[in-house]
Amino acid sequence: MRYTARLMVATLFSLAACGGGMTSPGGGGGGGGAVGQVVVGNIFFRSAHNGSQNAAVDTIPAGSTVTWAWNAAGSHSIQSTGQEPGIFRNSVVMSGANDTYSVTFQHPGTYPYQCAVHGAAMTGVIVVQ
Ligand SMILES: [Cu+2]
Repeated sequence: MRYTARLMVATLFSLAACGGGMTSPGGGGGGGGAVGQVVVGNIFFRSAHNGSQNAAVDTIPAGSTVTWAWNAAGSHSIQSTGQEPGIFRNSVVMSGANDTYSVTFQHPGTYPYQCAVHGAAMTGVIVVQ
């Protein structure tokens, strides 16, 4: 009985994770949102565009802006963990359900980041082309 209960819980979590977003017209389990939109949740970063999560992987053209949007109240930040920490030098922990944070990426490169509060449990990568 105990094993059965655990399996059911795991299944429910899986369904919730898959069904939590908008419908995706493109298919393939994506998020269906605009390019450069990242959902900040508890405890994850998720690309609103392609659905990737921890790491949320977003590819954008140089010169465009990425916006992280909190989908619920929770203390998180966005800080660079890559070669150019200056782009996220001022990582601010925000907690509001509708907070947003934006960064414009001028130079091509790969920019990994994480939440300063949750560290490696909450990660993403911006690939600028
Ligand atoms: Cu966090």
